Amino acid sequence: MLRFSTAGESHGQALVAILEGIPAGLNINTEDIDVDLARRQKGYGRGQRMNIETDQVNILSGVRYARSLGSPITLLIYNRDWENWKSAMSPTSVDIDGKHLHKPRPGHADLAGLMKYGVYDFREILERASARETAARVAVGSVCRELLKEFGINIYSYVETIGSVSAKISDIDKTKLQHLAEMSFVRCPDKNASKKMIQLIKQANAKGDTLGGKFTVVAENVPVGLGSHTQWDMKLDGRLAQSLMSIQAIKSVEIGMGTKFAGVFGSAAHDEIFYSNKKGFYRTTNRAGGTEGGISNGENIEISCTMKPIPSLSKPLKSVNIHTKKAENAEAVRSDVCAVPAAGVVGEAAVAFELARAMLEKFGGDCMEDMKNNYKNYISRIQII
Ligand code: EPS
Repeated sequence: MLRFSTAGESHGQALVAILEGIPAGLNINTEDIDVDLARRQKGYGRGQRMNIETDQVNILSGVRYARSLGSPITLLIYNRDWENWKSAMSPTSVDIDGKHLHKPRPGHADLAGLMKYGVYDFREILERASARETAARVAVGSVCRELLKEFGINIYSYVETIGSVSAKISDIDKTKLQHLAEMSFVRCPDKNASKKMIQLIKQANAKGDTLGGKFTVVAENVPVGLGSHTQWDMKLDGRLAQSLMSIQAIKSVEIGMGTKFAGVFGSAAHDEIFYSNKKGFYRTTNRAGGTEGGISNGENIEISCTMKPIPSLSKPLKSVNIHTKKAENAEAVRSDVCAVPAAGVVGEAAVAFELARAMLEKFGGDCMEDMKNNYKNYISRIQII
């Protein structure tokens, strides 16, 4: 079974991920992982922290001569900012001036976490709640993406909305979306909307405010048959949603037409089925977003996520000092103004992990060769249906 967990505080020494279940014989290059780590760091609207960090992966286990061994893969990313936090985040000695925080930010894990864990300084909560952790998830996703590439599966994302500005995605040739998104400072394929989004982020920054938005992740070439209708926790759409919803600040996940399904008749909601000798079964629409009954149906997986505006405002909201219980403004801590472009890259990683997991369940194998043979047999069986 494919699984991973991460460890590390935002201003601690490093982030670590352990990924278990990757078969032996997969090519894994640190350079490829670093490309995704760098993509996650970009995007107009990120804070000063991104000028400090240059995320690079160190592979501590599970890979030899750039090939997986089938053993747990440990990925480590140092926090360069640790140099500035050695004392405040020391695992050994107490720092009484240690950047303690007492005025919880509405919308952050600060207050609920502080109450739940019985701490008196919510730095002990935010350090782990921070979206810095997503660097480790992107490294994991990058390895999973390499596995998926072996089967021709390509994953990309684009930003659709930032605040009140929405892109006109339907006007753009689908084959160009990936390239255009990579070219944009906000990872939005619509050039006009990109400009407006940047303006809006500038305005939010000037006002000490923040912005959220919406991004879409697309997975192409996914075979029919990942996930299963037979049990609630095997349904691919549910598993993708869980993986994406767990990304910091994500508040909704929509598959295919998503919430738009509510407003249409059934005749405009589903993807009619056709057959030709050349193509086999095919559809001319993909309203379902690539899953039916919790099973991938061979169409692109298309899944959108809404991210709330970041809760660290430089013009802070009202809060209460946890010691005096007096009304005060929330802590104003360094943060991003908008991280939707980065979240799209994290979304790709979440989808890559979940699809790699489903591929391994279906095609298994201790080594890539076995997995590929299982895949080939399956594809030739369904081609004759
Ligand atoms: C984050 C706050 C900021 C972001 C951070 C997420 O960090 P800092 O408090 O150090 O300025 O930069 O994101 C990252 C460090 C990252 O790598 O994405 C938060 O509170 O979630």
